[in-house]
Formats: sequence, C-alpha cells, structure tokens
Amino acid sequence: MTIRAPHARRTLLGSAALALAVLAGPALAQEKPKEHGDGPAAAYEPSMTTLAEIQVEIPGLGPDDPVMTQEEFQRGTEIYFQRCAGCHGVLRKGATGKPLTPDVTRENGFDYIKSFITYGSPAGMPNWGTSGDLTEADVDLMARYVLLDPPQPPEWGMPEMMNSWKVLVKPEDRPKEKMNDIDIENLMSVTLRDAGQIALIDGGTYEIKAVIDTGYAVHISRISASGRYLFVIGRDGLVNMIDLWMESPATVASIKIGIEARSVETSKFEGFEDKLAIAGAYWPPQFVIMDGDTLEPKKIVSTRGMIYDEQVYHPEPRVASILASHYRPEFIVNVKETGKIMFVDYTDLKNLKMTEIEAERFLHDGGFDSTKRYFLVAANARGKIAVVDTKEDKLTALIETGGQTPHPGRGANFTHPVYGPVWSTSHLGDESVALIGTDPEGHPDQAWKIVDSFYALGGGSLFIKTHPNSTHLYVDAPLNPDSEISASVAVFDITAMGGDPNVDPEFTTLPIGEWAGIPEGQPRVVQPEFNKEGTEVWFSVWNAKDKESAIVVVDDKTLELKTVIKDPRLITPTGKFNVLNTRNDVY
Ligand code: DHE
Repeated sequence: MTIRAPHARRTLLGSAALALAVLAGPALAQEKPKEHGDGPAAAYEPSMTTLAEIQVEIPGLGPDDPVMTQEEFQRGTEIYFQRCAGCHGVLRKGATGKPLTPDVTRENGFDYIKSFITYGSPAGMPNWGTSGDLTEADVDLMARYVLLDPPQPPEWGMPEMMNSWKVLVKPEDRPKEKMNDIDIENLMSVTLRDAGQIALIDGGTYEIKAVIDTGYAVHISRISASGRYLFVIGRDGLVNMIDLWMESPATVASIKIGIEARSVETSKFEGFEDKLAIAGAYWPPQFVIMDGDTLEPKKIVSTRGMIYDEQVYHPEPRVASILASHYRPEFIVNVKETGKIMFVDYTDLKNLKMTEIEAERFLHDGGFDSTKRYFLVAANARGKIAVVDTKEDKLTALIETGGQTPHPGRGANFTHPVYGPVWSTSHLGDESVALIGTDPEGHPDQAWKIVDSFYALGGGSLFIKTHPNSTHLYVDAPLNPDSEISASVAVFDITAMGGDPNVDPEFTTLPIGEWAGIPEGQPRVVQPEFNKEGTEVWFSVWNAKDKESAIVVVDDKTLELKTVIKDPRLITPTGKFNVLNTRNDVY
C-alpha cells in the first residue's frame, strides 16, 4: 500500500489560474488525434455491436455512386455500427460526432474522407488507419461506404417484443417463499461482460452461487423493491428477470426490448413495489414499461423529438440511465442527445403523464443524493451535472464540475466535515473529483455548488463509491493509459477532508491489480461496490476474455486485502451490484 503525499492544492474553486489550466489541458491533449484500440478504453465509446449484425440491402446505385458490392456494403455497415455509430449516430445524422449523410460526405469527396479516416483529427476523430485499427482496404471501403445512403436499421415495436417475450416459470408456479439459504441481501450480481452472463456471488462466503446466461455483453443489474427479482440487461436489449427465491436462482422471464440497450429499472414507490419494470434502448430510441411479474410489454414510448435548447429534431436520442423515484410513482428517464430528463408517471399507462425537464446534453449516468429526493446526472459532453428535484419534478440546478467529462456511475454520498452532505463524481477526462453540496436546508450556502474539487489517481475514472458505514471514498481509473494507475484505486479518508482550499486531501493508493496476482494481460480495476454492511469493498480486475480476471475484496476499515475471488467462470467481470445497496440506492 502506498501513501501519496498531498499535491499542492489545485482547487477548482474560484481560481482563474486553474480555470485556464483546465481549459488548456484538453486543448493540448486534443492536438493529437485520439487513439482508438480494441481495449476497454475503446469500449467506452458506444459501440452498436448488435446492430452491426443486421443484414442490410445496398441502396440502388445511381450513375455517381461509388462502386461497391453487396458484400462490401454489409461489411461497411458492420464496421460503421461497431466503430462509428456511437459518435456519428446510427442514421449518420450526427451525435457527439459530425453528420455523415451523403450531402455532407459527397461535398467533401472520397480522398478527403479517406485521409480523415486514416489520420483522424484533433477534434476527436480517431486515427483509424495509422493506429492500425482499420486496414488500408477497410479505410478505402469506409470512405466509399459513407458516400452512399445509410441503411435504415429495423424498428422494434410491440410485435417484435411479443415474439421475443418468454415466461419460463409462470408467477403461480414460482416458490411462495424463499427456497434457498442464500443471504440474498448480501448477494452480488456480477456482470461477466464478454461471456454474456452474470455470476451471483455470496457477499459473506465469496462462493459463486449461480452463473446465469443473459444477453450479450450485459450492462447493468437492478433489483426489485422487495429484493426478490433481479433484472439484467444486455447490450442486445435482452432483459432477464431472475427469481432469487428459487432453490437455485434462475431466469423466470425474458424479453428483447430493442436492438441496442443499456438500462433497466423497477418501480419502487410505495404501493407499486415489484409491479412494473422499465428498460431503455439506444436503438430504436425508446423505452418500454413492462409487467413486474412477467415482463409483458405494456407501453412503448419513443424518445425521438426535439433537442431541448436548439429545438431541432433529433432522429435517434438514446435512452441512458433510468432510476425509479422514491418520492412519486415515476421513473426518471434520461435521454442522451435531446438533453431531456423525463419523469414518467406509471400510475395510468393508458393516459400516460410525463414531465419533461430541459437539462443538458449528453445525459449519461447518475444517482440520488443521500435523501433520495434529488437526482444528479452527468451531462458528460458539457462537463455538467444536472440536478432534479423528484418531489417537485423540477430542475434544481445545472452545475459545471470544472473537470472534463464527469462520470459518476451513481456517484457517492457522504457528510463532509466542513461542507456537510455532498454527492461526488470523478471524471473520465481528468483526475479531478468534484463534491457538490446537497443539503439546501442545513447548508444553503453550499447547496448545488461545487464545494470542493481535488485530484485522485489520474484521468480515465469511471466510478466512485462510499457507504454510510464507511469513512472512505474510493475512486477508480480503469481507462487511464498508465497500466499501474488503471490497475489501482485511490482511497480518501473522509474524516480528514478539510476546508482549506490550499491543501488537497491525501489519498492512499491500493494496488488492487497487483493484489489479484494475475500473471498475464493488462487487467483494469473497475467499479468499487460495498457489501451490505458497508464493511468490505469489491473491485473487478477486468482482463481480456481469454485471460484470467478476478474480484478483489478489501477490508474497508484497514484497507487491507481480504480475499481474491478467482474462478475460470469469472470471465471479464465489470459491474457488481449488491442486492441491498442497489435496491435501496445506497451509495
Ligand atoms: Fe456503461 C452504467 C452506457 C461503457 C460499465 N453505462 C451505464 C449506464 C449507461 C451506460 C447509460 C447507466 C445505466 C443506468 O443507470 O440505468 N456504458 C454505456 C455506454 O454507452 C458506453 C460508454 C459504451 C458502450 O458501448 O456501452 C459504456 N460501461 C461501459 C464500459 O466500457 C464498462 C466499464 C464495462 C462494460 O460492461 O461495458 C461499463 N456501465 C458500466 C457499469 C455501470 C454502467 C458497471 C453501472 C454502474 C453503477 O454503479 O450503477
């Protein structure tokens, strides 16, 4: 364990000099085109992997169209959805990247596009050719491909959902009481990303209780309000509903809600516990509300519409995070490209009421404050956090974090010794951690402001975590280019955080990757998650699919290694979701 000396304080509070430094940082970094390999860092750009498998027809060629065979068009589509659609949009109308519709690409011409794809641009286009990610032939193919009309991927409405819907064990055939001796509240649902599975691991004994097949490259797990049902969503839009009461927990219902998806949640408001589930899709851009017992699809809502500020039409606004309100019978649905937060009232699906909040682009991930009244979500491309009041259904604040690309996961709540209750986020684009005051009653001067900002291990952080029973704040950095940093975690002592803007809080670096003792590969340490008591923290040591991975468990009090969980079935573990903490939104 290494103790780092505190940096000279580089507070982000009201410092003009630092503001300049922060601005200068990314500009300098962007002078070089972005590298885009196949590792976890590349996986962070949305990849429409499932869409890449659809069969498409080459559009009818006109006299000016570039010559291309049907096979080449199919390959171009595959490459486009895997590598390009995340930024340029499925329909090539632009998202975080520029539009690539034929009117634009033909104006630029084949040679220009070919060189752009080969060398990239400082504005963020990766150097696909010179990095070796695409061969010269593929670059040539893609330069011709984008001159043609884009294929229109299929929709996925009620008939498709109904066709895919399976109730494997009917509600009446399920156990009437818990049939196993598993401490369900302390179960961890662990994403086995590249295996298309989850592992259910006992938080007390570290024993793998079940490995369950799920959708492709599972993204997250969520727990029903009663704690009985676990919902898991794959990138391919497959939702698995797993009954944790069965002798051996297994899938009791499943449905494919779209072709590309990332989010799932269940109703939590009093009186609606376990009644409904919801899942959001990247493609088609929509969410669906389902029966909480069977996953029968009830209502599909498209998110296509106007961008909140420019009020121009966006054809494919993806559904990012979804959370269930504790204050009203509502789901909080975050729509990425239009920058809107929707409060979806689920009491009457026939006469659906939705409150649409103008927030910011591009909404991604977020969580509640400690009272669960306020929801804070990253508008990552704008460096902001949007705060909404789930009691009043109103925008509370839009806060610039001062860092590059906030990425909180669900964030971390704790009581700062000086500033009172805060919610925190780390950043993908730099090493800063920002604390936002969340107590408008007790600490009105600090509420919805960045009260402090300090440095952790390095850029490339995805998740930050603490627990009400812990006095530690854990910050990962899995996408940091330095292999030592990406395999380590920074731990801050919350009780030692001061109010002196000239001193950065000291942090301890835990060499989690080294503790895992994995001989091969370059495993990254990702997503701290607490056990139910808040006494142990679990970290995924995420290696390549064909290499050994592990889960490292750390004692929260002593910060010493408790155990390393290894098993040939633990292939590419990423997210971990403790049943009790996830169900109660404790983080
Ligand atoms: Fe995630 C949460 C989307 C890449 C692991 N990820 C989320 C959420 C969204 C999202 C919308 C919030 C869900 C919610 O709360 O309802 N993630 C995306 C992407 O679009 C992106 C950038 C690229 C892609 O093509 O998927 C992406 N995510 C990743 C990864 O590369 C990670 C590290 C590994 C993986 O499994 O692919 C990853 N994402 C996670 C995890 C969470 C998550 C572990 C849940 C964190 C939590 O504590 O709640």
